[in-house]
Amino acid sequence: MDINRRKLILTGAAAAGASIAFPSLVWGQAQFKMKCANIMPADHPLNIRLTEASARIREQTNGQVEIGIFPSSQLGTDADMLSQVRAGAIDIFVQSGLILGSLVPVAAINGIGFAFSDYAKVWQAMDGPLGKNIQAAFLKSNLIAFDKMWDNGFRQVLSSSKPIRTPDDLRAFKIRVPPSPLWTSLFKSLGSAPVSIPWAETYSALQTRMADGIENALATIYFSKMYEISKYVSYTNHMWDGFWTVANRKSFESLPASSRDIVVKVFNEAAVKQRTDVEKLNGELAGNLATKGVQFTKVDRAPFQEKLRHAGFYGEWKRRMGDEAWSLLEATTGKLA
Ligand code: X2X
Repeated sequence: MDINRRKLILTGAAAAGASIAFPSLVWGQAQFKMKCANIMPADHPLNIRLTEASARIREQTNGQVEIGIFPSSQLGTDADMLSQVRAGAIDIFVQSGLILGSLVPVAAINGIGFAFSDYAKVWQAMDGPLGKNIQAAFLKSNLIAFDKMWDNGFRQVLSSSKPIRTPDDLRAFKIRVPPSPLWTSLFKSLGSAPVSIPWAETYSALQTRMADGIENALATIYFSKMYEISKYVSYTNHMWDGFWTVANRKSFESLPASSRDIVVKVFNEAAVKQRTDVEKLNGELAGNLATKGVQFTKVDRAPFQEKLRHAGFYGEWKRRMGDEAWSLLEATTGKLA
């Protein structure tokens, strides 16, 4: 096959893929065009609901506002995109609070190990006073955080080498964690050897054995196909992780006030629908993953939390988060430190 023909086919395939999943990427005639980026797979409910939201916003603003959705780290790694949204090169960034914590430390607080026991408590805190406190902190960095977070889910350990049953199994275990001080601290305190790797490089890190395992929610493991290389899931539920929508303040405030209200309202509604999608998937996917050869292990979580306590994890993070945010967290979770 000559080079031109090959190139044509490749370009054609890429374009077809993009146009099926993301018709809005063909920019229309809108007066305001905004880029909304994230690291999640294109077919994860986060991007399905964002795409719907984008269409609804176009409709409700009579075509004035067009929000292009860029999934799968298309616009860069976690750190790249955070710089871009601060500079206004990306208008809206949807990202895990723990990773945004490198800029706004309190945004990581929902990831404190074993803090949340169930979804009712998660939403009570994040839609309530704790969430408001975090939104105010984002604003100080000129980022407007929308009210409703998106769900990533309760995270489980996924191992390539052996099932993890006890904290002892984690000893010296090279676990990939996202670039975030809290994540590294959590797994160090559990006795493992965390390696901090951006999400976009995680699949190959597992493949090349740079990491023995990862930890994530079942839906994310499923849509990113991590089960192809890692087969043991342990139900640690060690943290709840969710995504904030943060908009560059200057770029967001350049929209007419009426359009801003529409954008916030539609994003909030989409996030609430996405929560239902993800909770359902995280509950149902085990059967599907089992047919792909994944083995599931139930674990007793108490010794893991005990280990964290012993290592001084809760005391350290209480200090780092500050009394105000910590007491807002404990108002929902009960005493942690
Ligand atoms: O694991 C990650 O890097 C994270 C938080 O972004 C996801 O869950 C995809």
